[in-house]
Amino acid sequence: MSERKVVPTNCRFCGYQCGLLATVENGKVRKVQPDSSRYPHNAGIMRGCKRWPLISEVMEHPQRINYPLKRVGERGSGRWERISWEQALDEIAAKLAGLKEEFGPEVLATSIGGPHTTFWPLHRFLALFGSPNNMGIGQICWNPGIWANTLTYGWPVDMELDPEGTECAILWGVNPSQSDNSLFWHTVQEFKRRGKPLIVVDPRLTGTAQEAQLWLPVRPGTDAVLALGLLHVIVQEKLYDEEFVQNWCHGFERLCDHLIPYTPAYVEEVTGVKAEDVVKAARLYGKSTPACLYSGRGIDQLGLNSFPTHRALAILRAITGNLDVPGASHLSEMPDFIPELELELSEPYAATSPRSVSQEKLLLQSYQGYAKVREQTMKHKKRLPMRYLTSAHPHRVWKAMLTGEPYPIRSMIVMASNPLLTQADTQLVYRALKSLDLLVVLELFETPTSMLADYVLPSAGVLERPLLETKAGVANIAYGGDQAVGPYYERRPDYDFWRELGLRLGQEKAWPWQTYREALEYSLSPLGYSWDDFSGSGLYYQDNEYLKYEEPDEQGKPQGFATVSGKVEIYSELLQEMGADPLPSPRSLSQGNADFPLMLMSGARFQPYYASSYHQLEKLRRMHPEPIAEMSPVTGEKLGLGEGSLVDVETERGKARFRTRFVPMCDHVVSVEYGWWYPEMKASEPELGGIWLANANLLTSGDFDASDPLVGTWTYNGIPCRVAKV
Ligand SMILES: Nc1nc2c(c(=O)[nH]1)N[C@H]1C(S)=C(S)[C@@H](COP(=O)(O)OP(=O)(O)OC[C@H]3O[C@@H](n4cnc5c(=O)[nH]c(N)nc54)[C@H](O)[C@@H]3O)O[C@H]1N2
Ligand SMILES: Nc1nc2c(c(=O)[nH]1)N[C@H]1C(S)=C(S)[C@@H](COP(=O)(O)OP(=O)(O)OC[C@H]3O[C@@H](n4cnc5c(=O)[nH]c(N)nc54)[C@H](O)[C@@H]3O)O[C@H]1N2
Ligand code: SF4
Ligand SMILES: [Mo]
Repeated sequence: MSERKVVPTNCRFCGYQCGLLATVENGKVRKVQPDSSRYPHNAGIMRGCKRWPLISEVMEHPQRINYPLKRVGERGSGRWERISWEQALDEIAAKLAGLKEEFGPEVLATSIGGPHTTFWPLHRFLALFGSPNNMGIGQICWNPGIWANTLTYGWPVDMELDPEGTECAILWGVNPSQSDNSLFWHTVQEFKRRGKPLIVVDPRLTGTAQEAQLWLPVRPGTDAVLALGLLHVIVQEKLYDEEFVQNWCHGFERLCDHLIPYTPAYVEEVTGVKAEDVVKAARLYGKSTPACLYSGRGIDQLGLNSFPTHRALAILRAITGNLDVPGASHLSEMPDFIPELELELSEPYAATSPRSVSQEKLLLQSYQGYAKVREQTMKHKKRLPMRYLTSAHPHRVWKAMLTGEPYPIRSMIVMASNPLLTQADTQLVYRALKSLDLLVVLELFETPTSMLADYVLPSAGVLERPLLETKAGVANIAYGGDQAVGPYYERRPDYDFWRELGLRLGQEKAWPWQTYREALEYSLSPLGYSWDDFSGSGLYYQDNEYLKYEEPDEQGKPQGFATVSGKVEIYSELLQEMGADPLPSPRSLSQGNADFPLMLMSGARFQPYYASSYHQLEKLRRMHPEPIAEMSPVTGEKLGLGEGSLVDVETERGKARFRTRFVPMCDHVVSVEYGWWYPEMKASEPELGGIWLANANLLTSGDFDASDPLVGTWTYNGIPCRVAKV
């Protein structure tokens, strides 16, 4: 007899995790529809989203990985043998044990990517194994802002855009019109509908910039100068919050001196933004309270200039009185449930003095940097997520694989990431992966990275595993829900892999939870909920609190900020102590030259894709069939190009091919889409799914020596390039 039921569950095709109802028949999903009763739900988002209607197709897609695979031919030959999970785990464990014995625990590195799955089980395994060499994308995605805001305020800040309460908003280097079809983008549109002033800082006139009252087309990489220019006007015209500055800011006088050179005229010269618009933006933002200032990857990917830009923006937010007030921002609380930090076992591991490949060289993104900052955040009994903020620098990991310096890395486990498409310098990544003794990939789909593996293991994906989103444990919110069905074929939740591998390598005591669901239930246990209680509503949160710096501490004095001075550190005592610049100063940009006269931005995002994901789905490919290079009509004309021309974009590093599109944007700048490959091409060498054709990371370099010495940020935006018609 057939069994049919309707199960509340969540989408996971982006981090938003919309509530869904799945109709399940005999263990297979027959239909999905939006669930308006569960968090998060928004009818407009569901109507606009092109991904969730494809869930059934994704679950049964012919390029999904369904069984454990072991390479039988040469690496990259595309010849595989289906094996059992037991065999795969036994062989991987034996190989890792041998490598550890020979070279020490650092011999294993891991690669993670965007927020697609739960990463703490990986970190937990790695900590127990003894390796500090997890690498990902933190240095160019969120970390520069997390570090800069924590140094300035004692904790990272969450932005609040409230169409009702917020009076002005700046969106800086962020483009939710393509990157975020969720609530944030709808809120931006609603804010605009109400006629409130929106300012967008972006070299391109994006869909987001089209909503703006004022668009500031900044030259890539010059944002720190623009931010200091806004501060200059705000200070000159006394548009700051004098009381807040007086009571709660440290180093304001020094800032005033520091700002003298950043006149609107100078800012125009460097950034290309008209002096009158600099003044206009400063007045709009400075005179409207509360005002929200939100930034994105645009300024996280500027190499040496990301950190000073974030610091300048942190100061801008603070001196205008937009810190920890409704409609502007808030400093969140630690969760009431068990934070990922504890599940990762990072703290006991850090006490063993681990030495990641980039450990000695980075002042903040390292165990010693974390420890320094932790001393401050602990004044408020808070701890940042650790593994994310101590992750190793990818370039040093690839180099260690190839050279054995500072020590050999001979194996890698890749989970939920596709480094051949998403890490800088594809050629280097390719050579490094090819050189390994062991490469394991945990994936949903066959990808170029999995094509090079020794073992590919099938992960359970959307609707096949429970979900819990906890903002990495820096806020008091958890949401998610149950799986709709058991995993199809022999797929397993990623958690199972780490646990099973751990059991084989002497970690039995550390994995008491047999299933992922049990582990999640454990993490929520301080709330007194069972998993079933929780996943019924799918949401736990506490309302935000504001002006917390005024609240009394144990001695009855205002608790202030968790910094050295107890105030907002315009002048950072910690940076000063580390020998770094205590005030934000722009660093020199890599300039164009005779060979490469244009500036490249290598990270444009477009719906309906997500980084290198979903290019297999025919319906989506028809919507966006080709990789795009955008430039202004003036730039196109100068190069003798028409719209829709096929061009080779070239940097010192390599070449990739795109179709031109003309959009209003800074002249002499080219912006290419990233993550592009061709899953319909051959899944073996030399094609590797077409990674050598239109992959933006053929053009980039993650060079450690050119990266920021605090966080390790490399450059994706502002790379000298040239363009030639094919
Ligand atoms: N040039 C350039 N490069 C960039 C950027 C840029 O702007 N420019 N942006 C960077 C940024 S911000 C990011 S976050 C990264 C993104 O980099 P990645 O995270 O490497 O990119 P994705 O394509 O999202 O790759 C995710 C892979 O995870 C798989 N996956 C999804 N869910 C699961 C799961 O639950 N389990 C497992 N095991 N696998 C799963 C997908 O099938 C997919 O192949 O790219 C970075 N790279
Ligand atoms: N469709 C889709 N959605 C995604 C992703 C995806 O790949 N595709 N990726 C996901 C991930 S991993 C992330 S981290 C988020 C990122 O989401 P966002 O932060 O919104 O990232 P982008 O869409 O790349 O927007 C960055 C903007 O910065 C601009 N920019 C480039 N260089 C500069 C500069 O020098 N200065 C300034 N001020 N701006 C600059 C670019 O033109 C671009 O419009 O999106 C997520 N959502
Ligand atoms: S892909 Fe669409 S439906 Fe799925 S979580 Fe994201 S916004 Fe929601
Ligand atoms: Mo990201």
